[in-house]
Amino acid sequence: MNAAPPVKIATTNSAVLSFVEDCRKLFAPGAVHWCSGSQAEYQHLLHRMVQMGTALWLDPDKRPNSVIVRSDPADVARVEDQTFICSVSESDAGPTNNWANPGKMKVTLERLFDGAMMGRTMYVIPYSMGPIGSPIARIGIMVTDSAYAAANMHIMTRVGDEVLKALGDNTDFVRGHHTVGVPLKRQTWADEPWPCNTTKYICHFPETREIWSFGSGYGGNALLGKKCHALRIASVQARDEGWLAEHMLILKLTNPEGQSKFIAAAFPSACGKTNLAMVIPTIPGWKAETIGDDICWMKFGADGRLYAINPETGFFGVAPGTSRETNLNAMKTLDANCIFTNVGMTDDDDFYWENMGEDPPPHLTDWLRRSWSPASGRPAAHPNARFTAPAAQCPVIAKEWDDPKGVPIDAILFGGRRASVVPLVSEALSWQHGTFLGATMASEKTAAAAGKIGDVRRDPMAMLPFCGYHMGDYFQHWLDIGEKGGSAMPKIFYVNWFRKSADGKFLWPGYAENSRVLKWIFERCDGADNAVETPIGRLPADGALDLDGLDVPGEDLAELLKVDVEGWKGELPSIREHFATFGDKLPAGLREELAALEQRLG
Ligand code: GTP
Ligand code: SPV
Ligand code: MN
Repeated sequence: MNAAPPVKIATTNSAVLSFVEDCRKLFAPGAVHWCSGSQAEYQHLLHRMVQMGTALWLDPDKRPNSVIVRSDPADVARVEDQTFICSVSESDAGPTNNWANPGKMKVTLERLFDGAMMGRTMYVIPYSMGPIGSPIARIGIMVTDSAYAAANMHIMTRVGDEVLKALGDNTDFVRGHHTVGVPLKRQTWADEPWPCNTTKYICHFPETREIWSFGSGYGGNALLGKKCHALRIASVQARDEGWLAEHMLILKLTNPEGQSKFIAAAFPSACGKTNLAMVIPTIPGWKAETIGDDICWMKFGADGRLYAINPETGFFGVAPGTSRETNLNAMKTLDANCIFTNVGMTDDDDFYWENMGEDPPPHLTDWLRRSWSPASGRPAAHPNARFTAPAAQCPVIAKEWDDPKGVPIDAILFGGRRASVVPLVSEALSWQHGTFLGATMASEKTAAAAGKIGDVRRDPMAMLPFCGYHMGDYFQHWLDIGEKGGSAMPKIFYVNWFRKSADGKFLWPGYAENSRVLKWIFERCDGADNAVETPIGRLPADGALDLDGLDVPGEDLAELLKVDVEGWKGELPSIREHFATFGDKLPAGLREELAALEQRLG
């Protein structure tokens, strides 16, 4: 079981073969392994990680086929400062991206990658983002010397021979290069449990559809199908080809009459996508099912509507805070076949993290591999600890989740963590106004990326770290798509689960209770007369939000649903400042919306 399956190359595509051969020559791995996507191969990867000291088995009776991995303490999140868009023209990147000259960056990367895989196995991973054969899906080939990245790709994407077969002789695939950047000069040298390099580069070459990632083994830095391909490269392809690649969950909501709507929602990293995607409505008769929890690709169908697919096959979810109370469906998804990264490990070989809804055990081993007790005064899990879980194991996965034609989107939600000003929910007055709401949304920074937590930053469409081209052009693309779709476009809403009282407590219970807001949105989509027009958009009319059985004080509800005119006026200068950073690339439509908002606020 532990031996590497024999190398078999299931393609004669010369573009694929020469890409892999070029990588082999430069990176100088000790061996090359073409991933077939088989279960035996996945088992081999897990055993390999355990043998290297990267992973530990969880109790096979309680958590079959699951491991815990602890990363290097300095490699725990995406590194936005070291993430580059290397477009030919500088004006195709920025101001939200780090740009680097592609020619110069290639020189830097080729030096770093030269011999970088010495003594390691280079895994060749053909993967499909989206159901194989879907008109919305795309193929990539990734090479990596990380068994952890390869095992995660197995869960997160469709991997292996069937992908090569679907690709055939086509040369249109994204080329991904990944190394942890720690060559083993002699094969006998002891390896580290989590090799990584203090030098890190996450580079994207949009024109040639290439990704080069050096030095990190973690999540969005290393699972190249995810943020690097499915958002940064795909957003450029989407601009070129007239579709949308977005940082959104997708859910299916069904009312008591059995009618369904599909909702996509963009919240910044660690702001509630996985939770909303698996929400269990508290309102009798309503049902929610999951399509995806992080990424959404939308293309126009023959009927002129936007159809969405989840390009992934797994969830790379935030562990801390996930509990049977907050997200029962996620907890049930974690019963088997999962990878847990940077969580605590109990003495009986199970996982533990903060706010898991159980009392912590008296003793465990924390994510830093140290002895831990509740009196230690530090968290057992890193705040950005993650689980990697197969989507098919989610008890409420919708039957449409892997439908190649996708699902028609009825509503798009934007939202972030805002302690003040932004109400619980509002509806945009038009597609252009909705684009304005997305373009100006802001959120408190979380642990999902390196840097200071809690600072409020503008995070347009939750794409700040993920847009692969100039954000001003991206806004224009949103407006163009809206123009093209006309009246068939989804309605846009702005939500905020994170309003706080003066003493810092959440005013809204959130989680399952967010279904009440979803119900109002559902009814808006059906044209119900349940809203009032205000200067900032349409808000629930008196009594329109179903609050039956909800225990929230009246004054808190009033605060959650009020239009804070002074607060919004106070936002205007910072919106103007934000817009100024886009120079002449700021679409006229957004300038109009700002002026109109100013006027409506009086
Ligand atoms: P990424 O995977 O980084 O893209 O994050 P995500 O958007 O999927 O966020 P996720 O659902 O994992 O939630 C992140 C954190 O927000 C967790 O600690 C949750 O417990 C918390 N959270 C989610 N929904 C709510 C909510 O409605 N209210 C409050 N107060 N917290 C929430
Ligand atoms: C996020 O940060 O938005 C994530 C985790 O979903 S990562 O894969 O690291 O990007
Ligand atoms: Mn995300």
